[in-house]
Amino acid sequence: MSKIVILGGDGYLGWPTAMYFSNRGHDVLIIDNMIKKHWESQIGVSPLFNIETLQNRVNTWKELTGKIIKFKIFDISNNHKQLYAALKEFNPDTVIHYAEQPSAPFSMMSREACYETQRNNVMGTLNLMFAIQSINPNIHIIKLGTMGEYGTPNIDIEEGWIEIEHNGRKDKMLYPKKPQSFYHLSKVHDSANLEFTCRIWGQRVTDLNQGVVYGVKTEETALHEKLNTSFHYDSCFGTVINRFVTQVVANKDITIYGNGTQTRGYLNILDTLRCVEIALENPADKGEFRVFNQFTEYFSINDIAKKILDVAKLKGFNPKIKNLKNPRIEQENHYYNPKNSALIQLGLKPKYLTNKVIEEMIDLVKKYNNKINTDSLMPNISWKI
Ligand code: USQ
Repeated sequence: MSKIVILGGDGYLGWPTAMYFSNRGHDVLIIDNMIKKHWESQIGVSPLFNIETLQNRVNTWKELTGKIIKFKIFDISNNHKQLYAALKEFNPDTVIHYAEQPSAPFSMMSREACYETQRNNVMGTLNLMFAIQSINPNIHIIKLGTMGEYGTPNIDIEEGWIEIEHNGRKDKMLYPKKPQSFYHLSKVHDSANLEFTCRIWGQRVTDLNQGVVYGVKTEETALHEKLNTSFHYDSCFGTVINRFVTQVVANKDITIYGNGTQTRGYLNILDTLRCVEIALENPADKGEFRVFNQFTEYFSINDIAKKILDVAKLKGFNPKIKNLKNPRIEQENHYYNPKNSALIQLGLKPKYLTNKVIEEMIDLVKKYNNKINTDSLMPNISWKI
């Protein structure tokens, strides 16, 4: 049994992760500042279905399983003393760090939103690095990074590191980064800071460069509606597969940005949980900054739209595709060949985006059809200010 702190444990991935590890006998402490709800209300969006307060969810979890998930509410980005104290008291083996502003469009909205994204994300990670150095440098940090740190370079994407030969000499360097938003940049800054603490202080870090996640159902959320995690479909916090499924159910156009040839790595929320578990069971060595590319397959936006459209038609919907002028500045026609063998070598058995998975997502969203706020479906944040 491990002792695990989950920073951002109230969130879309944090809450299912907390239950996943609690269910498997680990001792879990959530730390969260509840800021996501504030960001949601700033832009007037909310998840598709009601999410119970963390207190209620933890109580329901205890009633159903007899297991206890502890939690503390404070902001790690501006309250380092509380973070030091919490880590000292709980004495974890692993800290899983999800406590970041996760939306690229949010970060591109304004100077204030960019500042808030980078302040929250970069300062939170800095406080964590210093807290761990002060309390116990042996604690393994599992940090949620993103595939978007790499962007879409015209060469193969390696897992975090690359051997470079230049003017006859060779070195192993952090893979060069070409991110496409201030949010993705915040994760690049985190990665650089964490690689530094591994190299200089001997910390142990696994950076999970995760692709776009879809789905909400896990073994644990399925136990009771009161254990649901949040499902965003709006144009700011909703990720593309969740959005397209919602658009189909709401009988609205599937919004492909630009020509739809832009390609990204994707994974099911169930694989996120398993990948984090693999990282936890196989910790990075002392002084090692280890990077896993955490996605199971890659698709163009056109591929995704077609897959969802085909399943939706079989289910009696009449979906239509609309190519919108791309509100983002991103490459649409590009080379994409990212590696993802490390997690598979350690035992990940991917769950792919099958018709059955899409069908289950459509069925779930259908239950909440009358709650979809169709005003929030169209993109309203531009990369140009
Ligand atoms: N897209 C559309 N239509 C839409 C929404 C998105 O064509 O209605 C396109 C975007 O132009 C983009 C792609 O879909 O090319 C992915 O967009 P997204 O909003 O699903 O994902 P992204 O902004 O990249 O960010 C999400 C999460 C972020 C995570 C990242 C992983 O919000 O937290 O880090 O996925 S990755 O994309 O691999 O960097």
